[in-house]
Amino acid sequence: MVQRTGTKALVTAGACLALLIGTAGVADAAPRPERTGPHGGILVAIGYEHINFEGERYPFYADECRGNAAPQHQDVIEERWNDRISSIHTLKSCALIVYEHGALGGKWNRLPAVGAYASLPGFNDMISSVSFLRPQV
Ligand SMILES: [Ca+2]
Repeated sequence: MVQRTGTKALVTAGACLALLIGTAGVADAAPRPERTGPHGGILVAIGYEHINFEGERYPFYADECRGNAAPQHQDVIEERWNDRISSIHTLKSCALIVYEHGALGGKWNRLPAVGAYASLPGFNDMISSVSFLRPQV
């Protein structure tokens, strides 16, 4: 009797879990354009208008960097974001090098993957181009 009750409770819990998973599945099926760039690629970093990850967001897209020794370059970032980024999140796929000028020019700084850079000392409102690199393990 005790076991039967336990089984029933377990089945109920399982049904609830299935319902939760089902709900999450529907949410995942919704369009998520922020995860894929207009020219393909995956979201590898997010730039923010202000320090502490506030203000407008500028998504960086690239091909997966892990397992790819060849760096990818973005010689110019979108015009209205030029000299405007003040904080950056890097995700797991790529490390970033940020540059002061276009075409990878001027001073630069490496931002390792999976990083939260709430401010960019020496680069605030200066970034004009970026490179995406394989993360160092
Ligand atoms: Ca600049």
